[in-house]
Formats: sequence, structure tokens, C-alpha cells
Amino acid sequence: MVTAYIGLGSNLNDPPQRIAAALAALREDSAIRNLRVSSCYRNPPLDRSDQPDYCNAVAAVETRVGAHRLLAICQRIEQAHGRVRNGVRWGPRPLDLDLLLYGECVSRVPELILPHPGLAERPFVLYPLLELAPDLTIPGLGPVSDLAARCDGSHLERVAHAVSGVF
Ligand code: A4P
Ligand code: MG
Repeated sequence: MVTAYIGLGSNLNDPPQRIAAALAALREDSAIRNLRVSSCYRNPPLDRSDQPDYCNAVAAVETRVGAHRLLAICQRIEQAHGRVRNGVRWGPRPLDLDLLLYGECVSRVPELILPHPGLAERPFVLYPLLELAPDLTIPGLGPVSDLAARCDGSHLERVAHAVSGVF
């Protein structure tokens, strides 16, 4: 079994509900075991562009499938939730699932970069990771606690999970 971390983000179509639906889909997938989830955080878009605030959370999962297969599972869930890849990078989206970490794996192929690029500068990734795994060390980057300490988390606002008590 490998422990992997999946970043969930949404800023369209009732984001907390979209995150809850994605978590339910992950949990139902036979490739995924022992799903745990961080708090859900409302926060402004990274580039401060004129688009709605995001809700973000991170899920920890255990799996026997490979990293590419796990990414394919994530992309299938995105598509089932109305994600249209229209070439607009960083555009608003009902659901975005990124593979943040897959065990100790380091990958540089464009289809799957691990750890996920930008992880070290993203408060909406680092603070949820810190909740789930305070002792985690990110391959090539160091302890998640050190990375979070260097990253401003003041814009993260905890929101209730849409399906409270389930996760
Ligand atoms: N890809 C490579 N590595 C990975 C990986 N580790 N996980 C490839 C997921 N995908 C990976 O992704 C483009 C390609 O990246 C895929 O074909 C995949 O093979 P995409 O999801 O189609 O494109 P995208 O999400 O629009 O672009 P990108 O660069 O992945 O953006 P991010 O990093 O997802 O950022 N602000 C806030 N507050 N919260 C957010 O969640 N998200 C974004 C998008 C911008 N601003 C945000 C947030
Ligand atoms: Mg993405």
C-alpha cells in the first residue's frame, strides 16, 4: 500500500458540495482505502484574478494502484462533475483534483509531476497537509511543518464540510 495525497479544489457550482461529492466518489472507488480528509478552507484565487473564491481540502488515501492510474481516477471524477478542459489554465472550475504526493515518488514527466508543482507555495495545500500528517516530509522539499511556517495562511477560512459527520 502507498499513501497518496489528493488536493481538491472548486470555485463554481456550490464548492463545498462539489468537494463532498468528490470525496464520496473517491471513497467509493475500489482502488482507494482508508480515506481521511482535512478541513475544508475557503480562500481567494492564487493569482487574485476576478473569479470566485475557492474551497480547498486535501484527502489522504491508501492505494495499491500506480500513480498514473490514481491520477486517471481523479480525472474521471473531475469530468463526472462537469469539468471542461477548455485550455484556460487556472480558470474557474467546478472541480479540480490534483495528485499532490504519491508516497516518496518523484516524477518529472509533464503528464504527472510529483510532488505537485507549486505545492511548497500554496497555503491551501500545506495547511490541510499539516492537519493530516504533521510529521510528513515532502520529497526534495523538506518537512511540511517548515514549508507551512514560511507560507502565509491568514486568508484560509475554515468552512463546514457539506456532508458533516460523514468524513
Ligand atoms: N499534471 C501533471 N502533474 C500533475 C499532478 N501532480 N496532478 C498534468 C494533476 N495533474 C497533473 O492539469 C493540466 C495537466 O497537468 C493534466 O493534463 C495532468 O496530466 P489540469 O487539471 O487540466 O489543468 P489546470 O488545473 O487548469 O492547471 P494546473 O497547472 O494543474 O493548475 P493547478 O495547479 O491545478 O491550479 N487558487 C486557489 N485558491 N485554489 C485552487 O485550488 N487552483 C488553481 C489551479 C489556480 N488557483 C487556485 C487553485
Ligand atoms: Mg489541476
